[in-house]
Amino acid sequence: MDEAQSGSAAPDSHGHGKVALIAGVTGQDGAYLAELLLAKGYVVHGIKRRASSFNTQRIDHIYQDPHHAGVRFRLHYGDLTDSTNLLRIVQEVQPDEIYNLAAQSHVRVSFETPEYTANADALGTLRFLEAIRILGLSDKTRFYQASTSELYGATTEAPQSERTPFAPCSPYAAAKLYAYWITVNYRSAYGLHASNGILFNHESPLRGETFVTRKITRAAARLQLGLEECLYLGNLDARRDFGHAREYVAGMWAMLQRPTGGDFVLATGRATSVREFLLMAFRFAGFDLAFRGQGRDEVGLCQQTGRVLVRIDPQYFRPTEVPLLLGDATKARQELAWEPRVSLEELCREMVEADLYRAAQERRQRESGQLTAEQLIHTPGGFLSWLATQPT
Ligand code: NDP
Ligand code: GDR
Repeated sequence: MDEAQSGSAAPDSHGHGKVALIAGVTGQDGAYLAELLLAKGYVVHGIKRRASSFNTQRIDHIYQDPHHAGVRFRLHYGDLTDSTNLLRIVQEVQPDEIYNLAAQSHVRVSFETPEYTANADALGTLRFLEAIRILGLSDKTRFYQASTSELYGATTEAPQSERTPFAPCSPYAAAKLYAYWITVNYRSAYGLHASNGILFNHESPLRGETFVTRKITRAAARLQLGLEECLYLGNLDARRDFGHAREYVAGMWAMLQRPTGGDFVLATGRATSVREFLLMAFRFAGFDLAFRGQGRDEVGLCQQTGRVLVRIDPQYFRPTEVPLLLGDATKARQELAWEPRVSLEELCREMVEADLYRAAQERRQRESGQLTAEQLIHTPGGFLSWLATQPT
């Protein structure tokens, strides 16, 4: 059994030889956190869901062939809805730290899949906490729960801190509320080193394509390169506190290095509307947008050409919206020495530039006229009949 399997190397204060288990390793935060922990010398185990095709694009660059000696990054199939599976993985890995980042993380989608969201996001957290207890790891394993600013939901208090009362207003936020409190409860009832990171929105070029910032930067790039006609959005007036994901995963790690668990807000302290982010991203992509009309009929026009680039589609409205989230991260600054440094402008520019690069690659592929293998498989007669038409 190699080091990764046994997890037996002696930990030191910098993380060399410590063993971490990341649930949600294939997501935005999981990818940045895995990179950070590997750089600190950890042995990192990740849980990925079984899917019908590859779903590890965000972590392919750190993948290590498990057949090689000294491997420090390993993946396990798993799902937060399956407690037997989580028990077995925790038993095998014997982690010093568990980061529970796995979740059905889309607020709008949680209105369509409320029961699944509760199962994965609320009970999934309980399953991990119970695994730690059942396996007798309460003194060894530290636990991080990915809590969220969505817990504040309908609050009228701003900015929001660890002392602001919660008022969740989506199935996602209600599920995360249970996860938050069960983490607090296991800390006080059983003395677990368990922490909640109450993280405000954090974005990056790795952000999922259906979250609003990435949807905007991706569309700005594709519109600029002629790959798309129009961007459809929901509520442009919601305001969020946007930071960079790479900085937020460093805060997660810092929470687990303290002598005891605790609950911490991570935020930038600056609120930006979706509309402002849209204007900024389109400017970075080379468009000057102007808005015309009201409500559902409002449009975003390119000032140079008069072309309509943005329209409202009510399907993206939420049954209950959260108008303003703005965080106060004073406690994290004082107790974790955590401070965000990347400005919104730098974050937005990095996302736009990465999406321009992706769009340029896609356009080159289209312009070459070369069909993908998937397109050829679907031609009449399939791949072999296409191959027969090719010069030998
Ligand atoms: P992503 O949606 O990018 O990643 C979610 C991860 O969870 C993916 O790896 C996904 O797998 C996995 N997952 C989903 N359902 C299950 C399940 N049933 N079993 C196992 N794994 C599952 O989210 P982020 O990286 O942005 O966020 C990480 C965590 O932090 C989430 O819990 C989110 O709710 C929370 N959070 C995020 C904030 C943000 O602004 N990004 C702010 C505050 C909290 P797959 O790749 O297969 O889909
Ligand atoms: P959020 O992020 O709900 O804050 O949850 P999202 O990017 O989905 O929405 C932010 C705001 O933008 C508005 N909006 C749109 N949103 C989406 N997705 N698509 C649109 O077309 C659109 N148009 C306007 C939304 O109404 C909302 O007000 C994220 C997730 O990462 C959660 O997991 C995390 O807990 C919170 O951030 C903090």
